[in-house]
Amino acid sequence: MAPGAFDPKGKLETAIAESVVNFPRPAEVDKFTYGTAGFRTKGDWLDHVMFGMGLLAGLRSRKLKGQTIGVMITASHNKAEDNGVKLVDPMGEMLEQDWESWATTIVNGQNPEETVKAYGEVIQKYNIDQDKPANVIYARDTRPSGARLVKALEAGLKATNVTYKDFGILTTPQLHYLVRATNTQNDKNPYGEVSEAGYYKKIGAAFRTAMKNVKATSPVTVDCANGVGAPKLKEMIKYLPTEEECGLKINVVNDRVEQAEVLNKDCGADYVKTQQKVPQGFDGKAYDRWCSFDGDADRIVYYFNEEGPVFRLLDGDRIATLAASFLGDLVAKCDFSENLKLGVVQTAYANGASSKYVTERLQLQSEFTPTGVKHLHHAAARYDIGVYFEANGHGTVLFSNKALNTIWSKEPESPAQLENLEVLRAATELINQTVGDAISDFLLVEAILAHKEYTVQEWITTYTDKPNKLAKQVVKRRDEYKTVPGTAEQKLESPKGLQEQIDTEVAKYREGRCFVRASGTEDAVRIYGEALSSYDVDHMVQTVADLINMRSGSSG
Ligand code: 16G
Ligand code: MG
Repeated sequence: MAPGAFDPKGKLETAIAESVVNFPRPAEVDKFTYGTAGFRTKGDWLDHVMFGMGLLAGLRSRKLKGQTIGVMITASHNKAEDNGVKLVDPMGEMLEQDWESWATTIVNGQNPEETVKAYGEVIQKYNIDQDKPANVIYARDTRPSGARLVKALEAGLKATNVTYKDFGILTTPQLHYLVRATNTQNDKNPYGEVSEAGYYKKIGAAFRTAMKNVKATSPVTVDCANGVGAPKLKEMIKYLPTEEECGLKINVVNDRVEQAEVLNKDCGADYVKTQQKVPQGFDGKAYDRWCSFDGDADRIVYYFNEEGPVFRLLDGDRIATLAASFLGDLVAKCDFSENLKLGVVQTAYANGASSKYVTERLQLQSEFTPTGVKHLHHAAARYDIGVYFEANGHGTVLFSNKALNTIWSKEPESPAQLENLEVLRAATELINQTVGDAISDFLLVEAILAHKEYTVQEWITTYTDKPNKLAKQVVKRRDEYKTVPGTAEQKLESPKGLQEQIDTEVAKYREGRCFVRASGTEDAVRIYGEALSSYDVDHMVQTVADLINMRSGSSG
């Protein structure tokens, strides 16, 4: 058929209608919405959504000349019975924003005719030729519902004649890696081998180079949230230099993937960050170095206990500043400072002290975007070297083509410079540039700590966090809370008058900062506050919560 042509009784359309009846819409869900985290809900309710994602992934591939699209089945840090799905674009980045609403449309048909109609709308809108090839790869995390959901996805792919490959159980970032590796296979610089082993080989070799002249302080313990990160990190370790070679001993804990019910339970990066405490199974002594992955291993936070014990968290802000300081130094030592622009991208939830450290101590550019990985990723891509991290531990570093060319073509001017250049080159291979990756970020942090000869205490004293608080306020209608574009969500334009009230309150506190935004994932608004003293922060955030409460109560 011609591009854009669609016949509701055509061959593929008939196959869709016949197949989708096996994956009916669950009565429990009124409407599915593709949000920042893709679709996410109870695993039992997602078969119909998976079928639709099979259709859309195929269409997206056809639209992009047969480039391979990824489908990741995971619900990240959610409980074991939940599941979810996200599409991955050809360079391993998140699905283009325009298509998110099509994802929503294609899974919300009330009957087979509506599903076929939605499919046809995408064909017409994007002028897609159904005879063109389509390629999709997919993987899932360790959740029990994953195996069944894969069948629904495959049915959608089969109905529309898509060529597909199942990569089994992987971390989310591994699937992102594979998508990019697949689509760059024939390029001058392929991203890596198209296999799970290729991922370990690339990162393992880079880590070995990065650690060539340094020794780590051992050990480090990794809480894998009882998720897919556990078996994958254990596999990764086989490709790393041994403890004798590099000084690093890695203990893997919370690795019970066969026990579905313990996934993310009282452990993992999200638990540690939101509860501000050590995970289940923690047995560290004072100052032992620990970190936690989330359930699909795309987030990482570090932490330790001081005597007391007093819990100390090294979150995404700390990793961003550590990486920026290390890469900034290397760039300077290799004489690239004039040529390569390095910047740090954060959200407004980043502690003010970390951003100040970036601009004043490191003398680097700092920038803020709205919450959500895609916003940070896009902003970071505008730098030659763009470091981005959310405070919750999701982040990575992007190197532009110009940066890669500069770094790889440079002739070193001295043995010392060669050494620095080798480490910088290794960093470009060690870092998973497609998306935040707990395994890759973990090894980057370990390499940096070894180079800087930092203990966790030395790392945490690079700057002092401002007292801060993140609170949540349930409201009747969170969609009433809209922020002014371009303010990184720090200023409300509605409800009318609320921002003025907040400003008046915040002005009462020394170095006060406070903002309110609607959560994208929960029926609530979040209130973040910072000030010079923690007493002030508590008071300020509570007063702002009361302001919201008064309005929400009276708005009916
Ligand atoms: C989603 C985002 C995450 C963000 C969080 C904020 C992606 C892949 N995930 O999980 O980056 O931090 O939402 O949640 O973009 P909130 O809107 O409830 O505050
Ligand atoms: Mg995750």
